[in-house]
Amino acid sequence: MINYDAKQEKTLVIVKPDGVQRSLIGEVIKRYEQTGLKLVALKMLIPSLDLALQHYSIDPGWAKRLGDKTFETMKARGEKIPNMTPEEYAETIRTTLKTYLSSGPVVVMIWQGMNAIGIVRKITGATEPLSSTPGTIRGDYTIDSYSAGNTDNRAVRNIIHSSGSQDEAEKEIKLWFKPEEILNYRLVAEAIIYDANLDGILE
Ligand code: IDP
Ligand code: MG
Repeated sequence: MINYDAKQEKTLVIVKPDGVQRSLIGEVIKRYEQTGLKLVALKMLIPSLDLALQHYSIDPGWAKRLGDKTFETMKARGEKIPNMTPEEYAETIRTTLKTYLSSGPVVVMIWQGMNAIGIVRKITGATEPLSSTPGTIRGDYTIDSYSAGNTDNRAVRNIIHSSGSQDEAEKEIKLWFKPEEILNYRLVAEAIIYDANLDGILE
């Protein structure tokens, strides 16, 4: 492929504590791996409350988007919308999120490849498991909903975090990994995935 390096993106994925407890680490890795994306960093840790809070404070527009998204879903279902702004709502969720993310071991990874951010989001599925489509990780392995989470004053359990944009990906990768933990290498399969023609196949 022309400009192979320019077309590469990196994205951060976290198997959240519920994903680890549900024994889904292998399944999650398999799904991203079989797309042709390349795993370039991987580690397991128990995030501190502070790290979890930093993770959900990276993007200034995040709170408004989260509030808007949840309110829209609630409105479409005829559910009662909380009497607060989207930002205030997101602030209450942020508190539950840091507890969720730091409640046990997580697996953090970086996936690299063409359109890596969008491809990973597609396979991960929509934020709320009740709405995420079958075939996605969240659609296949989780049953949670905003209303169930809010009833128990907890974050929605949806197994995975994945970066939502290039800007988010860059900041999140810096937060979770040192530069030397990110590997630079080629996979032999990339010749088939990215080459302009397949003239290397036949003898
Ligand atoms: P994303 O993980 O699909 O990018 P975000 O909007 O960034 O979704 O929200 C971050 C996380 O916060 C979600 O994965 C989910 O665990 C949790 N969450 C989002 N909205 C709500 C909500 O309305 N109630 C409870 N938890 C929520
Ligand atoms: Mg997000």
